[in-house]
Amino acid sequence: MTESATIILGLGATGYSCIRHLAGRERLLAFDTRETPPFLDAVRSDYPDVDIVDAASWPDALGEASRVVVSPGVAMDHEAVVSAKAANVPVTSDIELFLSAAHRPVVGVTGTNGKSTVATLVGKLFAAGGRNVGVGGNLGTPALDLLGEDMDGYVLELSSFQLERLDRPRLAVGAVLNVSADHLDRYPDLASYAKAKRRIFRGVQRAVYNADDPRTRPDDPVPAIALNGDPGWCIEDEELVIGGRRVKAEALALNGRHNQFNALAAAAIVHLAEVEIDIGALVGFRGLPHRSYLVAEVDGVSYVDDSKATNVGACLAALDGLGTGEKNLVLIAGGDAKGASFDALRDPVRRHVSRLVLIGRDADKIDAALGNVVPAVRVDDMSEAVAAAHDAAGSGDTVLLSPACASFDMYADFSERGEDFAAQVQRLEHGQCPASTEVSPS
Ligand code: UMA
Ligand code: ADP
Repeated sequence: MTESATIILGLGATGYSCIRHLAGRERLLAFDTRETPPFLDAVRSDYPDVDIVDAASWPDALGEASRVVVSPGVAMDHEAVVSAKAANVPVTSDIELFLSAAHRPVVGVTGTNGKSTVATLVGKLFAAGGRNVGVGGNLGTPALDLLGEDMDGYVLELSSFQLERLDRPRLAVGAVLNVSADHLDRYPDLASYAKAKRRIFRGVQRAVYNADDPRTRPDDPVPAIALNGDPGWCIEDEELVIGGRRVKAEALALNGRHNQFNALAAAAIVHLAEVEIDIGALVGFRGLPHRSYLVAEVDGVSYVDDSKATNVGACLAALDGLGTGEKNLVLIAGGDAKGASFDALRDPVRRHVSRLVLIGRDADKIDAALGNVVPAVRVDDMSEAVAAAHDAAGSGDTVLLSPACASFDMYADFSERGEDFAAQVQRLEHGQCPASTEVSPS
């Protein structure tokens, strides 16, 4: 009789990390619906014992499977997952595997926006407090790749896709930063998406949530810090109140008001994990590339790369975080809208933006929502976008790339989009005019 097998569903970064973790311990099968999944060749060469299954042999594979480990990119209503459940094959995930193997405290951070910034800063604060922690998850390094003998703990950025398939994660500290419309191509409505996020609190020891955003509040009673609700943990009079201690917001190296909240959240998480907060490390953190990151100043104009703003909520935070209320921003936006509505941007755009430069597949959709609020131009690529923004901006202004959309219609990912923006700005810096300044008004 054949030994029963674990099926790894998805051959991306997650699937590969699962194979690395389980190889040699049990029989493995792997399946991906893509024609050339990113890690197919690596699995074939590094793990020749793993059987790659195709769609036709999926039913047979299920017949010999003891469980299926589903990657976050595969929706739970995908026919492969549905058929596994129908065949009574247990469905699990890389984060479940990680949590059962990590014998150290795990801190989890979720939210629609700010997760990566907060998770990274939490990691830095733990390190400054002398703790050896692994930082990863949705952030980039798959959770299973963080496991190590000498670790004191782990910080995971967790997406709704990762959380929706966890039953009871029992984290040491769990945080939900905010919830706004995103991934509505994967969830029926905002409430279901928010519910998936709040799974982070199931069995948690201590929680951090955002008092200004009721969707982040734990469903069950748990010891918690309510950011901007608890008088010891809030932003008040341009100061961060960190467990009662006051730190001037302007001292932060991070850019924008939304990042002041992120700094406060990171401090609260570290406090609940019983590690002393190193204020020097907190104020010295410059943030991550592509998140409201100052790329250059050219002719008195600041060029800020916020390419990671892949949804409306993130763009809103960047506008409110960097806008002065005096139309100091030229906004480059557009891409793949993922089914979102742009109406929420109307007021902040009216207040802070002098001109819109629109790129990508859903430029028309943004134009329809915002084009009558401020003048807008449509362009074909980033080179034209930077040229148009350069023409529109005056000294003291900020050109902000904060697309409010995913990048996949034009780029491999948001980093590539941000790097293209930075490259075009660099050309300006060196006195080279970007490819074309010929733009037609919409
Ligand atoms: N896919 C298929 N068929 C398959 C498997 C995947 O079409 O059989 C597609 C998915 O629909 C998706 C893409 O392939 O579009 C990648 O999916 P995946 O599950 O293989 O992804 P990984 O490469 O394992 O990367 C995942 C996270 N990606 C997603 O959740 C889509 C990465 O987050 C994460 O860094 C990585 O695991 C390690 O933990 C990226 C992301 O975009 C940054 N996350 C979303 C976000 O932040 O908004 C949730
Ligand atoms: P995530 O990992 O959740 O995508 P990041 O830290 O990478 O979050 O930031 C992504 C984008 O979200 C940033 O570019 C910025 O526009 C926006 N953002 C960052 N922090 C916040 C916040 N606290 N609230 C709302 N938007 C934010």
